[in-house]
Amino acid sequence: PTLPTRTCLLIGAPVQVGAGRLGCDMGPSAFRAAGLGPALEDLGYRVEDRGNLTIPSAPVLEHANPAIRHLGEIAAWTKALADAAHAASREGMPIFLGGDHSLSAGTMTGLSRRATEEGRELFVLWLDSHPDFHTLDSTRSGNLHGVPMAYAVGRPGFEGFLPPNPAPLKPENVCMIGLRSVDPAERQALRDSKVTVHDMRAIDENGIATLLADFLDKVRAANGLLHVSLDVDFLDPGIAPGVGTTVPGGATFREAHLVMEMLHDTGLVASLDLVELNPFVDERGRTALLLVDLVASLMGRTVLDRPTKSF
Ligand code: 6HN
Ligand code: MN
Ligand code: MN
Ligand code: MN
Repeated sequence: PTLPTRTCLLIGAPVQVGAGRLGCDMGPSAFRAAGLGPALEDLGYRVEDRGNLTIPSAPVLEHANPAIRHLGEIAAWTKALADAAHAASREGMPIFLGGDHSLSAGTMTGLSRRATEEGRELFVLWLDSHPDFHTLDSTRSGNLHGVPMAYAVGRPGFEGFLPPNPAPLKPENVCMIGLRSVDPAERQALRDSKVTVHDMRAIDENGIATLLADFLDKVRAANGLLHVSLDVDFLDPGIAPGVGTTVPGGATFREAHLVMEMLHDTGLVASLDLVELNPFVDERGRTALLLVDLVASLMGRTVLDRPTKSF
């Protein structure tokens, strides 16, 4: 199978106020400096760099939870990203260059709108050490990169943020892999939801390929549109130090590449978020360079020729 499109659209989303520390706004530049565009061209894709999205100056939004930070700005980013994702998904494969993970509230909203229009369902592979499943009421840090999945699946508690997504992502279409930092409120909410969750222990015990293959079978059977949301902290901080929220015990170099290689084989990936890269805390660009190599694996780079896999 080949990917649905040979055109990659690079869309920068320099949002940083959803994270607890500054610096993610430099992410889009770092991906470009690390050679993301040329790496995709080498694989035979047409690459259109659409530059960076911007938001109009945002109104201050108050919330009953006093911890919440930058609600108005994140609402504006969410709206801008939803519109951009919805439009771009018709033209090629959008690759969103973050930016902190709050941006996924927007991308998933726009993509589920697209999927619904096409009579298909959106599926999301969430690669992260965190589930980002807080509501505006449950977040303790108030950092809005901790809430995008809860918003996307339509959990209550986002009143006054944005209108609820008319075509929310189905929780049963979400698979999270790599979890190792889950807050108590998130743990309870995940238990009560139909989201598929695999923590690091599940990876150790079963192998990441088995877990992923089960999910990909579901996506294929449903002819779903697959979105991949890759948080840098999915990776072990030893190989990917350029992130504000390092959590020990993450995915290895080979586990991460294997995920990407298997995703390529399915030909189902329609869009990608690259989030939480913080070039300010990176070491000589190594995390950005690793991410570029992972994207190359996702888009078809292999070491040797491989027999065509048919499903
Ligand atoms: N991320 N659960 C923590 C919080 O502050 O709510 C961490 C969130 C991390 C966000 O992974 O993008
Ligand atoms: Mn995240
Ligand atoms: Mn994370
Ligand atoms: Mn928290």
